Amino acid sequence: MSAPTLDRPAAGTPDEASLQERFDATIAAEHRIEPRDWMPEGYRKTLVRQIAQHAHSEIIGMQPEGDWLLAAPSLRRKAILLAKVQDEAGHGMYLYSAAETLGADRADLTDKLIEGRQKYSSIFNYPTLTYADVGVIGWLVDGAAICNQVPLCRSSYGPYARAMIRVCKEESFHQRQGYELLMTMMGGTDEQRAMVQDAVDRWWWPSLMMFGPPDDDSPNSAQSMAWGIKRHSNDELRQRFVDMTVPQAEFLGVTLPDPDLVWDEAAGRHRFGAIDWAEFKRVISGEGPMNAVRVARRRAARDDNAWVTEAAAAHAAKHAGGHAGSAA
Ligand code: FAQ
Repeated sequence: MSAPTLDRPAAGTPDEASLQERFDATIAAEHRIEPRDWMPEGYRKTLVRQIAQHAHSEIIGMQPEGDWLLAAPSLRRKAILLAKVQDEAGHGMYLYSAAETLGADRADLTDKLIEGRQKYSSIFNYPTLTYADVGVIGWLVDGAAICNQVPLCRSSYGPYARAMIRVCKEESFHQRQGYELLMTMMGGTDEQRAMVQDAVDRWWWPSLMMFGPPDDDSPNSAQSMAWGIKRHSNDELRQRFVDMTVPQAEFLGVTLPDPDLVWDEAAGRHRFGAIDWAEFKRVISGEGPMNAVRVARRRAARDDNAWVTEAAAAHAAKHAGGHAGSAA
């Protein structure tokens, strides 16, 4: 008799309809799906897509701030920035590991990123022109990342949700270090205050785009929310971010570059101006100011460091052989 498969289960094993029923019940009960559990192919593919995109964002996201590591204004600022950039590398690693629990291959995901077959966050396609950009990335970009990722700690897929807990703790530190840097600069010279305002002017709108297209133009949201992968819609999280950030901007003493930004007392939230979705589409299709540089660097890192991967694989094979040998 041939081995059972999902398409043709052996007698006594659950058929696909009952596996689907069990999966639906797990989602409805707000329990976690784990790697050993059966899951619909669409659920697995959606997770691989989102987790890979997220992992790529963390790794590509090391570049804009990494550009300032050799030009940090003091040893203290350099140590803080180095720690933050290393944290982002760690986040990428947890996330690639989570994708591997779904059967994805890390090297294959990296190839897809480099070949433009998988995306990474639009935000990392803008240049970091002054040291104030480091502070604004911490404040706004990590702030937006926290808004988006705290609900992902309750995502229905266990390894993703658990990875997000540590990621969010570290992102909170990142956000605070950015705000502290900006507070210091705002207490400095007129030139430093102008640098902060200029950085806020350039990063505000791209930060709002991080949350993804508006809900009525978001093809994945409805199904991802039904599966409990996403917990809130793109627009809900964007609104939460604006409401959280406006008082922080006031305290800092900067102006957000949106003449239509007003508090709506009746609605209990801020109203804000129109986002340039044409710019968003250009950036995610590879036409942003820094896309070519970001991907070229990632490609060079993969190619230049291939010998490390090969050496590590050879060492692991030798080690495994040694164990097998001693067991024999
Ligand atoms: N950039 O149908 P939806 C960080 C794509 S981590 C590029 O709404 P979905 C930490 C989307 O993939 C930042 N592409 O999609 C850090 C889809 O295309 P596809 C990353 C975007 O998945 C800080 C299409 O548009 N965070 O910053 C973007 O339901 C500082 C239609 O969109 C995450 O990845 C975008 N902004 O919702 C690191 C969080 N938005 O794949 C270093 C996890 C949308 O069908 C320094 N991800 N697209 O070809 C998510 O929560 C979701 O994937 C969304 C998008 C909300 C990003």
